[in-house]
Amino acid sequence: MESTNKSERFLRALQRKPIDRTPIWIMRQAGRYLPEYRATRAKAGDFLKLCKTPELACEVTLQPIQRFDLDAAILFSDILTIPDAMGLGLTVDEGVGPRFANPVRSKDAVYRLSAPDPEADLGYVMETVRLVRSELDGRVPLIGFAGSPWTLATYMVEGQSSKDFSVVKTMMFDQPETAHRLLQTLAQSVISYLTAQANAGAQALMIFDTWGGVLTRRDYDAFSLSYMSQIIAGLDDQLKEARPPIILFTKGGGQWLESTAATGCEGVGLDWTVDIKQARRRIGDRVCLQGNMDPNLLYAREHRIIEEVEIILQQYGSGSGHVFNLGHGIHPTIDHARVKLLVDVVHELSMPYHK
Ligand code: 1CP
Repeated sequence: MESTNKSERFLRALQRKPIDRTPIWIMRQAGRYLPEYRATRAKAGDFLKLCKTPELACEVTLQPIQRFDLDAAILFSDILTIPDAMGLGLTVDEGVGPRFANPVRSKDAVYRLSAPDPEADLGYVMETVRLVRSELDGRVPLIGFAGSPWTLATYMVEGQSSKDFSVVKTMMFDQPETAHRLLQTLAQSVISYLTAQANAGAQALMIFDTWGGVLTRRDYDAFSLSYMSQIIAGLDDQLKEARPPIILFTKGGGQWLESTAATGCEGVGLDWTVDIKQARRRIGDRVCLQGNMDPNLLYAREHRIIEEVEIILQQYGSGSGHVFNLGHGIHPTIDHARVKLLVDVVHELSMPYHK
């Protein structure tokens, strides 16, 4: 295959069109493992100020692109901007993680919520998207993103990260109508938020369903997947021909890939527990696959990382339709030299698969 313009590799892979090498980007590629990120965050004061200051959020979005040969940038922000704009009182402290001062636990609290106006209430995100697009100047495409309604609801109801999800699941089991009302408000919020990101210049959209995999098959369909399908239909409706490709990632969703692929998305994210060869057999004729190296492999020795890249590329096999990534976000204590190795090795070793 003749060399593909680097700016096109990622978007062409999502469309399963021929490319010259397998594109790669990394979940949480702008983050604490980069010294320049830590410096900018210190300058901002804290994580939320960093998200809410477009110049600084733009700066950290670009940092990994400047350091590594990545094929896509992802907007620097967080999935919790929506509940923050709803007035839940978000703080994100070092070592503690995200917390809400006003979690949403009663029927009344759920019915009081309304979908934020993206330009009025989340204008800083759209401003960052516009700035990043202008700074990138076409070098690589920009990915916008949002959390899935279910994943957002876990934080809003629990009030923080959770291990067992008992509070939000109790709402789901005992007050299904209240839970559905919350998810419905969130689905509407995500539709207008992602529409605004696309209009501001995001060239692909990713929905992070980080906690979909903690549900039963039936509850996944009813409380997570159906709302993600609704979001995709809503984006089709709002953006028509201009709708960017959508990647849907349910962590722990490897058993349900056919259902995830049937939502109308262009790409499905895989965590590391999935056999990518089997995943391609199951859904690879319909969608692009994104993933799926175990993030902990970046702690291993260099030869082991190279070996793992070769195995994943070989298991996916020849042809387009694969975007290399980790199976979840990169850990904050990874050595960035390992990231450089990973990115370069994916490009080098993938060439024979695109002849
Ligand atoms: O100290 C810090 O700098 C804060 C750590 C941090 C960072 C770097 C948080 C708080 N968010 C982010 C950035 C972020 N979050 C991005 C940036 C873009 C990128 O480079 O990829 C993205 C896409 C997210 C999305 C996000 N936030 C998700 C979904 C993706 C995933 O990793 O599963 C989730 C679940 C969150 C919630 C959240 N925000 C922050 C943390 C530490 C968490 C996770 C808490 C938990 O594990 O429950």
